Amino acid sequence: MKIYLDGKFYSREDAKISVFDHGLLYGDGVFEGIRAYSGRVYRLKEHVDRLFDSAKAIMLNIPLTHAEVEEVVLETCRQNDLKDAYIRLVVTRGVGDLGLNPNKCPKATIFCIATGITIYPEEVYEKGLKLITAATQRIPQSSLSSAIKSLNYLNQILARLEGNLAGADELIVINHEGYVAECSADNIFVLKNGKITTPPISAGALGGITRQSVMDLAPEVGITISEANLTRYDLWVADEIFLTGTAAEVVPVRELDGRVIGSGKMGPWTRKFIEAYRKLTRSTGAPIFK
Ligand code: PXG
Repeated sequence: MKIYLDGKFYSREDAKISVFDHGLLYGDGVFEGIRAYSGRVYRLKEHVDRLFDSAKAIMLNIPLTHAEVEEVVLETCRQNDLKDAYIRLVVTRGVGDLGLNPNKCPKATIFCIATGITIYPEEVYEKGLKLITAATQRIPQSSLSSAIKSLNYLNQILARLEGNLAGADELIVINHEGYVAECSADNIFVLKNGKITTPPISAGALGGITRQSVMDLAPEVGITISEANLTRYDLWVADEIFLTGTAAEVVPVRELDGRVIGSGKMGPWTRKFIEAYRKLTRSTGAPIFK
């Protein structure tokens, strides 16, 4: 395995970060989880744009252009001869002293890992996921914008720990007003009476690339998707619920808080979005090999 780190490629053993890196000391940094399908990196530009927006929000200077970061991702896939990959692109504040002041970190650390993909078993897509609502609420937008894909994932990890204890596959995370934000690492879509709704980013969701893909696909699938605040009740009585994320793609939900969702089987609209998203990811994207 070849890992990109600050302009060079290293073996897995030699790709090392300083214990003084503020990405480690304070979770001070941003990242992207990206996928490549059949020799093409899916929505690479959108991922790199989101990375730069996350970095701008935390006043982190990425010492490369958008085009150069895109090339880092493509070259990392090439170096590892990967056509299908899960890619982790990370930018940290870099090395500083033990104080948290970012001004003491002269240069960002950038690394990129590309690995083979572990696909979820097909039965997950047929059966659907079991969810519970997490007691851990989303951090208010006034404290930390959910649009920033930062290295601070403890809010999501605290939720995921609850899921592990309860034997749930994913968690509904609500905001401090009681509205649904998203899941621990996926966005959520809810179908009721022939219409699909998803929480707005302002409710505490990440602006997911898969979320946007599904919204882009809606006209072709033949249904309208709108953003609105949702309560747990709206979810309990939904006809269908599906989650979206780079790793999960589009995946159905069969149960939430002990309530069976819809028929308890994958609904027809969820199936349409799974198929449309699979087609899109396998036929578009930035070519790895020219
Ligand atoms: N919400 C959160 C909080 C996320 O972290 C998504 C939604 C979905 O966004 P995309 O852009 O992927 O459609 C994410 C991203 C993993 C893993 O390995 C997944 C994410 C983050 C970190 C790790 O499963 N999900």
